[in-house]
Amino acid sequence: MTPLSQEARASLLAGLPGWTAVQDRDAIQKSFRFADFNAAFGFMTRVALQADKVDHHPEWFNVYNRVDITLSTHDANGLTQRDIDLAQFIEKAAAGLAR
Ligand code: H2B
Repeated sequence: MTPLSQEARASLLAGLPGWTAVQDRDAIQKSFRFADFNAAFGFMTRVALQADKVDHHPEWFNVYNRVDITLSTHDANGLTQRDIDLAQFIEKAAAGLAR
């Protein structure tokens, strides 16, 4: 797995609203807010099960109803298609739950 080209990441990120490039490292991030901790942790559980299934894991931070997520491929030391695939799953999991 090799890091995405500049052209590829520009067009792929255009399809992932709210996801932005992280400063000083090759990664993307987005912050989600939910109604409460129950909704946030329910979302995290769905993402965790998918991450385990595909063996690609988020870096994340949760406080009550907020979940900050950073995606990068550690083995490739950069952003790859695996991060885009997980971001797309995360968007589906958050749909109708995030506010
Ligand atoms: N997650 C992420 N985000 N990047 C990786 O390179 C990665 C991972 N590698 N999850 C996987 C696990 C690897 O460490 C295992 C051994 O397959």
